[in-house]
Amino acid sequence: MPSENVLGLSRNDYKGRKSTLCPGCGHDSISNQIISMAFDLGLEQHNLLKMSGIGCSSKTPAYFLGRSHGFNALHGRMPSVVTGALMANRELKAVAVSGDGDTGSIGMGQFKHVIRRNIPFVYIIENNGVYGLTKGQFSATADEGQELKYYGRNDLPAIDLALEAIIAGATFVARSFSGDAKQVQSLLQAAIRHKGIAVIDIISPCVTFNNSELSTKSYPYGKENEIPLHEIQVVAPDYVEAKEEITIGDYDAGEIIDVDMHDGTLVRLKKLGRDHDPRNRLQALTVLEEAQREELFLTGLIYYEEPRPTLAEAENLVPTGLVKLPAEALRPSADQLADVMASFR
Ligand SMILES: Cc1ncc(C[n+]2csc(CCOP(=O)(O)OP(=O)(O)O)c2C)c(N)n1
Ligand code: SF4
Repeated sequence: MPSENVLGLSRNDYKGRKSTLCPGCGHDSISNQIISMAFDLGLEQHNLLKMSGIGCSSKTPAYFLGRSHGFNALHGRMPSVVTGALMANRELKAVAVSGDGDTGSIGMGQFKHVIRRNIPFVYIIENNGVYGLTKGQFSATADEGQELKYYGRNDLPAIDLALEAIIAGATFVARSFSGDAKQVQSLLQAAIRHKGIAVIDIISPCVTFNNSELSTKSYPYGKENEIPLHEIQVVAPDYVEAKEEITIGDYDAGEIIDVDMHDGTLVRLKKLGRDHDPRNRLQALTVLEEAQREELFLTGLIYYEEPRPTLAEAENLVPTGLVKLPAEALRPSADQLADVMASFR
């Protein structure tokens, strides 16, 4: 691995403060992959936002990208704050971290609407099936029937956040496991280049409150049961003109195909036993439904399509970020306001 990237920076330059999470927490592995992704791609930290809500997972932005801008929003409210920040300055790239409690419980409404609005950022859910920070209560993604020593039995059905993301209109939806560093890295590299919202649900075991092998969010379960839908590998880091349409022919199990992303990135897919085409929405919903029923743990790029217009594009905003517009361009003059008022009379 080269010790310096294209900006002449070392991997250490992309680190943050020392983690205060429990040793072995899956969230720390994900932070390491975010650091590697930013280092490998030579991302400029002054153009990066790291955002989060509240929770152990949401504490992690303190531990990576120490030279970028960061903000811990209220519990479950990170999507609104990212929306505001990226509408104000459209030149920024944002990586946001949330927990399954932060997203799937208190923040579910915000999750659905930020996807529907297509705010272009990487939305990482560090999913451990419990509220880690507040000592292990069941979250909305906890398995039905799961028993925990202090909280008893969970009798409610689990919410699948990848399924919810596709239904809400996300154009990049992936699932991974924090212990699978290579796959997390590939998905992050593809996601940061996506021109719409990219949702990555990463099973990230809470080793303190939810690491029984009976939980589908534990290390033992993840290691034993991970079934990659395909291999995803980003192989073209430099910018190439976007392609208008993605078309590929049929391909066999075991064969590798390259899928051009909107910005020239190439995603390399290898079909395994399961014939999964991530550009087929119905198939993506079906494999997730089946997986939920059979307690299968599918990982990889589950759904991908050409990004639809972002909120700023849909609203026909000027390309200049609001932050760079002078006050007179942002506010109507007294005369203009008087005309508008007169038009309502
Ligand atoms: C409005 C509000 N309600 C409740 C809390 C208490 N609280 C803090 S973190 C948290 C859950 C965190 O769980 P999750 O998002 O799954 O993250 P983890 O700690 O497991 O990484 C809760 C309920 C809060 N901070 N604010
Ligand atoms: S309580 Fe769980 S989620 Fe929080 S730091 Fe410890 S292992 Fe990680």
